Amino acid sequence: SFSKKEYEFLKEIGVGPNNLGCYVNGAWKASGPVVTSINPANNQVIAEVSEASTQDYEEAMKACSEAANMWMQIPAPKRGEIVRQIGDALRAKLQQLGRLVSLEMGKILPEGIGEVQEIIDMCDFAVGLSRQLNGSIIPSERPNHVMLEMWNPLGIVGVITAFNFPCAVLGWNACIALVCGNCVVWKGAPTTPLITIAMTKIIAGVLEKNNLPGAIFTSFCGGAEIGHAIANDTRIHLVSFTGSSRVGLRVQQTVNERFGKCLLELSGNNAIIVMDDADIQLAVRSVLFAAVGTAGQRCTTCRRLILHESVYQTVLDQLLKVYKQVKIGDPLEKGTLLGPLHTRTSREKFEKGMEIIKSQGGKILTGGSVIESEGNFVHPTIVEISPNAAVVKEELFAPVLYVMKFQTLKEAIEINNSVPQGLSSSIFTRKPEILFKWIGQPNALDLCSLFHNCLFGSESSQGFNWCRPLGSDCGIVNVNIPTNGAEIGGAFGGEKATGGGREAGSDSWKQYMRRSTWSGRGLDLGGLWIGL
Ligand code: UN1
Repeated sequence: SFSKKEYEFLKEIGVGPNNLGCYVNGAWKASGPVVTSINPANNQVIAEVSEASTQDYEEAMKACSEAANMWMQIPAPKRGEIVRQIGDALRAKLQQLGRLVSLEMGKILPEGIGEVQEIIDMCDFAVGLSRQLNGSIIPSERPNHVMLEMWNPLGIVGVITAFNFPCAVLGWNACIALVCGNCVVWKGAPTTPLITIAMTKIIAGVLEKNNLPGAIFTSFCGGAEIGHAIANDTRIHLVSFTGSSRVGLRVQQTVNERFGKCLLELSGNNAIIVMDDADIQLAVRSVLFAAVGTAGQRCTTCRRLILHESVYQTVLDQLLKVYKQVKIGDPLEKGTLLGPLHTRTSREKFEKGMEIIKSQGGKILTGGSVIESEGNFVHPTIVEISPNAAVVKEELFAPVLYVMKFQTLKEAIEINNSVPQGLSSSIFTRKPEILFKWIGQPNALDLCSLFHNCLFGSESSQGFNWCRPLGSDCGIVNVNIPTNGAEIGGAFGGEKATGGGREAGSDSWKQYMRRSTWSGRGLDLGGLWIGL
């Protein structure tokens, strides 16, 4: 049994002091190295986990390939019914799973529960989608011909997730991949193995209850070796990877090498712009949540605050005041706003980051140091720095906010777009004309005169270019809300070094399928042949 009483609830979600970390062909096993799961709040061991070996991997993939043949033949709405049951099973354990996310990842409890809710919502979304994987009929240019487009499953989808969203990101991918007719092979982060096990047990329970092969959902606790195996495996048609741009690029190269498909959700370096007409209170609240929430370990965390010179000091003063009130502590304790960083290494990276920031002319306005304790706690930090400093172009995965000044909107947008990453962005303003420039469309209020000028010619129309995004170059372009907290209904992802992938809602499902275009003609008048 667990030596610590506070870990006892884990039994209710199938986690023990020693765990086998692979779900292979419907059975739990693991012959790889034994690792420990560590509580980031005190660096004590929660439990032990045996990871996957390459033999475990091979055995699992053989079974998964067989399961793929049968799963893709089950009608999509019936696959949706399985995902519906998974959603219900998760609902029944929402509190315990949320607590585990908070315990093992280190995010505060409401965020832990919120994250499990997100995968439940993804299940609901996917159930509806399972009846809407519609193809289309395209008008043929030839008489008596028909052209159809149909969506088919890929086969097997590999999902490699990161420590910061160990549940939700699995949900974005797996719920959709499953209803689209694919088997899923999941590798969770090496430092969140208990979440990988607990989630898999719930999904496995549903498959078992429905007499379906467990290999439909295959999962591994493991590190780079298993990640590598997934990237190299020709049996895996799509690899969805969440992590750093550096590793993501390597995954993409490996997968491309074998003509596989890749879906990348990589580093962000997200900015909030505050205009001179902004609702300052709203902006300050949003920046606090975006920069300090999840201890700055979301890919959508606000890392750069771009302030109009006329509101610079006001925003900064208010922000410094609220930063001082942030309650730091045990993420499971009520009222805590800032939990620990996920690992000791993240804390070291934070310390190293502070040195680099100072050496590049950054002025630390608050924070800037670690908190001496058993856990990985650091002070939330605000740094005044030039947008051109090299360190500003990188993603330091910690609650560190860079502030900088601008005079014109054009300048602010240029700063927003001046980093290699392109995930999320937000502007605070009350003016519709600014909003439309920000989202990359010409000023909506000028549309009439623009059309007039385009039709009848004018000097001023030359400034507009309809093809190039004129505003934020990110995948997520927000107005008067934080950079983080994206809803599942939209397509989630970013451009440039963020990788270009789109997950969760909208038409992201198309990436988990492939299409065939059918063309044919009627042989006799009246008889229609459609390429069967
Ligand atoms: C991530 O950090 O990998 O927008 C994703 C948000 C979340 C997703 C973050 N829904 O904050």
